[in-house]
Amino acid sequence: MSVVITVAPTGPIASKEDNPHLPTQPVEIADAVARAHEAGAAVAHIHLRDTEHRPTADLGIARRTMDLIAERCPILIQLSTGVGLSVPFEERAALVELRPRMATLNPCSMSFGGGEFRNPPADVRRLAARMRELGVKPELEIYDTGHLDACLRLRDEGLLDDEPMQFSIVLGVAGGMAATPDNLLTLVRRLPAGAVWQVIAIGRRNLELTAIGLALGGNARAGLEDALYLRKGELSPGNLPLVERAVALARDLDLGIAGVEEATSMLGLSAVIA
Ligand code: KMH
Ligand code: ZN
Repeated sequence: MSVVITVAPTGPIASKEDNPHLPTQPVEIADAVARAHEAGAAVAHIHLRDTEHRPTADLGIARRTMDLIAERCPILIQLSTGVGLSVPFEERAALVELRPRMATLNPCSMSFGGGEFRNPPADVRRLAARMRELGVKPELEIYDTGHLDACLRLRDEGLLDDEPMQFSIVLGVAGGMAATPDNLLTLVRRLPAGAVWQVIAIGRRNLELTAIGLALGGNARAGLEDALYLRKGELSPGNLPLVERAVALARDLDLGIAGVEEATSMLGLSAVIA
């Protein structure tokens, strides 16, 4: 059995002050992604920053970053439509017009740390419909049990395809589920049959919950978006050690590491997007 490893190199929150190895500029992101791909990542979850390192949905920056990544390696690009808490929903949603292979779909509004993550129901429905039209596969980020129900409602309304649905169970965001094995199990038990899923474990319990997710049959995500430290007091010197650690965890569990072609089929992506 194989697992898909996703690298999440940047995220919306951390800064270079938090970890000087955080890639924020297109070339830095593309280089980090290419190294992660060499280490086994088949998917890259991409957030963009402007020249001041602030989260942005600028389409030019997004296009350039996607092109630089594609020049370096064939990794499957998953654009974040979460982008950053301060960016308006319409700008975030416009990113799917670039037709990445996948993009995040965050189904509900919520408190997010000290801020607010705005995903109003009507906007989410419009974005889901547009992604479906464009053939951009949603990566459904669920931060709480009700978010799963919201996704299932979208499916029942015909706005999401279920072959297969792709979930990320996000644990450890203040405002969402706490990072506990119990919360993870509760969600895994409730996923629809055939769903593919991964754990996104934010912060201190990243390693442990990533390992539990792999042992339970999930895929894995690794990178500085989710964990700035390798262990207490030890900043990760880049994304690569985190990706290598997830790959090693999977191999120790006798799991294969899916290449791009295998990941394309496991995630139910269309073979080519025109
Ligand atoms: N860092 C994630 C927990 C998205 O990419 O669409 C939140 C996020 C959402 O960044
Ligand atoms: Zn993200």
